[in-house]
Amino acid sequence: MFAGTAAVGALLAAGTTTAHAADAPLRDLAAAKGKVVGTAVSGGKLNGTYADIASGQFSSVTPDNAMKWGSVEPSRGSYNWAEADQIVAFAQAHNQQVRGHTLVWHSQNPNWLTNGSWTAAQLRTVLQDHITTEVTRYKGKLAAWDVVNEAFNEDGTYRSTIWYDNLGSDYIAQALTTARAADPSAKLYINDYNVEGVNAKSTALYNLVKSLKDRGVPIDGVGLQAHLILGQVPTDIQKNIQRFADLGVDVAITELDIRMQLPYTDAKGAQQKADYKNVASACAAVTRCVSLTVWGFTDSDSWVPDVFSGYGAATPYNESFAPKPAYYGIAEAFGGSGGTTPPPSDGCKAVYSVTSEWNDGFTGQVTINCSGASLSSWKAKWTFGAGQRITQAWNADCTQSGAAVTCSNASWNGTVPNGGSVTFGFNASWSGSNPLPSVTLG
Ligand code: 9MR
Repeated sequence: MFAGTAAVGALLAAGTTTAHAADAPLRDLAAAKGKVVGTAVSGGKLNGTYADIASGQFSSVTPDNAMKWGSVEPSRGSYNWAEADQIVAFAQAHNQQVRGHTLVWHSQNPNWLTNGSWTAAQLRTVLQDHITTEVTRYKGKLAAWDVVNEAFNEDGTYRSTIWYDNLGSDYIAQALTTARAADPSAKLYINDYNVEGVNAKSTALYNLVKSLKDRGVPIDGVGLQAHLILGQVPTDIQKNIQRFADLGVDVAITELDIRMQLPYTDAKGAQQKADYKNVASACAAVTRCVSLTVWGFTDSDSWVPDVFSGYGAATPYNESFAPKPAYYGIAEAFGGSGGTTPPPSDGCKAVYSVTSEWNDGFTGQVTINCSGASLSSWKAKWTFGAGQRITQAWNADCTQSGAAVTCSNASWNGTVPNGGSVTFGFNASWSGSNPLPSVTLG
């Protein structure tokens, strides 16, 4: 069953009453396989539909940016924990794990650190202080830390960073040892990308982990980020996971997304489902693969379009919070029974979501998608279930009578072509609860 009524409302509104409603949420499917399924989250978005899905479907969260050095210590000795604390509190309220990300990296560091001139001894102290302060703050509350992030080049040599250049490769052992001392219960990971298959980079990581274990340095796991490209899941991913497991460490898929060249099509969606299923199945098949985290669960919250021009649609939910075939790929890998691809979306459907919510008000949006059909005008209708009242609307003319809302197209957006979509938004008041209604098109 879904944890929140709001999530059910979203599904009904999305028109995917069969597959999604029939399956347990991902977090329950994964738990039945002994796995944790997570998502990266942004603290500022943790309300409305985003929060409902993040908590209802996932048993772990990773702050996407909030625990990075530049976020927590923008000026030396002055800490800002607000967003990281918020995410930890959210996770605790929803019985979720937190994966800390990340303590030692070459990117998203504060200027005072990157622009400072340091002796090796000073830099070692700065690094130890940072790790001790941050890990101690969340002591006992985090399941795992990505202690060191992205230490290698593609050819398996060490990446030139402020850490490697000044401290040599031993900064990795020092960071792990410092983190262990600050929180003995958190699992300590080294995390990297392009290490999902067997290749020069993953072999360098393998050799590092082996030598750390041989030396008695605390290392509990390896994070495979898995920022992948459609149709290019390494065929030896399971073999690679297994070889790390055989070293005596856990493996986590930490940042899974699978990008495609836009626009999204049903064919690409089907390939993406197969790709997601491949990755999740590889994890499901190896006992020591303990978790699978997606790097944002919705296409509206993905780093991909900003960085890879022309690419996107990389996550399991679309921008309107409707589950894509990729969602069912994960569900099936974790034994989801009704996890069939939702029927091809023949016709036009309206998806309602809450994009932000505050004390007594919220912003909602409705997206009308057409596939195999088109519209030349539209009316979206729903009934509010808890006394919500629209105060303002844009890109539609909305009227409300009692609980019944009717929104008609504006003069400029009545046409929804086959394969196209139109979105309108509104502000409304609420109190007590804010359940999501189902929208019908008329
Ligand atoms: O999701 C993060 C995005 O919001 C930031 O702009 C970006 C900056 O590099 O970092 C993203 O997360 C990265 C993660 O911390 C490490 N692996 C790669 C991820 C995508 O860039």
